[in-house]
Amino acid sequence: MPELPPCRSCGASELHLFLSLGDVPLADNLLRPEALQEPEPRFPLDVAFCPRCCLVQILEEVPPQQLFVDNYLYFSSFSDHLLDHSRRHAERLVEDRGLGPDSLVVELASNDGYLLRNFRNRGVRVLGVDPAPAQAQAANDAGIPTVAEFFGTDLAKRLRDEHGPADVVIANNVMAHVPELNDFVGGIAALVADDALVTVENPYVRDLIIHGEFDTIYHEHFSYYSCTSVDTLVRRHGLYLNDVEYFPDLHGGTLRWHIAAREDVTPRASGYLEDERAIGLTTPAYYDDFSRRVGGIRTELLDLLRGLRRDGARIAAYGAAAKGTTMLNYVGIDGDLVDFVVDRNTHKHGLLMPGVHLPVRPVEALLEEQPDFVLILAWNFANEIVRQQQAYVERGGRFILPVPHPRVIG
Ligand code: JHZ
Repeated sequence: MPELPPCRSCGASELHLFLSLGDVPLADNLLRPEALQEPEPRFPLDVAFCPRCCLVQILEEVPPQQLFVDNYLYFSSFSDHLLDHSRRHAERLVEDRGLGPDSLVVELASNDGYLLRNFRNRGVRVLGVDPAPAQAQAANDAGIPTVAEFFGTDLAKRLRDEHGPADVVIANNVMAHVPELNDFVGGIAALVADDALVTVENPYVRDLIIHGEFDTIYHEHFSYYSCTSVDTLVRRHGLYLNDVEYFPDLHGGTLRWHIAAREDVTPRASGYLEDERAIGLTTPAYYDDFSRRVGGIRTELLDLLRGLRRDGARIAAYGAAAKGTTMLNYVGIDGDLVDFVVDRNTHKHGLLMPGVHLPVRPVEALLEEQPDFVLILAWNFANEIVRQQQAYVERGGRFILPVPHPRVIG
């Protein structure tokens, strides 16, 4: 067995490998049909737990430039649920912290400005940071000033010199995407005013394990967080995890961590840390049967799809999501089982899903083709998707959910 790298957070050399998903193509690297002439890069996808600081992490480090700049097609504004969640968060911060034109809100990974526009509409000074060029351009075009660079300590110091300290820093679904974690969190510490609030959202590793959400593992996600691993990480940089909120319906179970330079730990935050110890999430044993359970999901889903296909069913999939790439490739769902994938994101239309090369079409294709079943790859938005697709359902269409157990719904 080759030696494992040191932990990305604490540097310990004791990582405990608990899952290997094989060689997988890059999750958001949707292909143009002409690219099929060229070899498609694949990278190992192995997941490990650090017994010292409890961070769950993948071992492979694909350069972030390749992941988030060269061909990144994820735009946050395609989910109504996410937009609502973001608006509520912004409005609460404006009220609770009395934000106004003299305040500065900085968002890291601000994408197309889906969140900052809520602050801007309330007259608050905002600044976005996002290295993905098309998304940063869309935000700038919409009047949300956005710096198209990777965030880290150097950039943080520059931004503080140019704009002053931040009163609020928001980092949603980005801490998973950062290979140089300490440089990133050190940057947050350098950017904030003494009494600033930092809110960080990320899917909760506990939900990933309990609900078998293995498809949220892909090369863009270097790390998978618990309260324990976040607490250890931020303390190293003079910051404190003071409070925790839980959103069970967002991305399969999301936590929002409230972090600040002053220690003021709520009973709710200490409760999370205690619970994580009590359920054993801070020990390698917690992760040990995950690999077997993931293998079970693969077998069940393949059996279900093959059975339907044998009976003559036509099957499509919904959501050319990054997690869809892991699901399709790990389970082995190609054109023999599923005919096409639909997605609302116009930037993905006409492209092919990585690895399995299923074509991505506009959502209207569901009504044009009326497949018998639709496998929901973006299962985190299942309610929103089923609601939208009532016409398809009324004509007899049915949906399949892959996790936590493959099953037909409706
Ligand atoms: P979605 C993304 O992962 C990307 P993905 C990223 N790596 C991350 O960290 C997580 O989110 C948190 C489409 N859609 O958001 C839009 C419809 O077509 O679950 C997307 O292409 N119709 C930053 O890519 C896809 O589905 C709809 O009604 O796995 C969903 O992708 C809705 C709601 C979505 O995550």
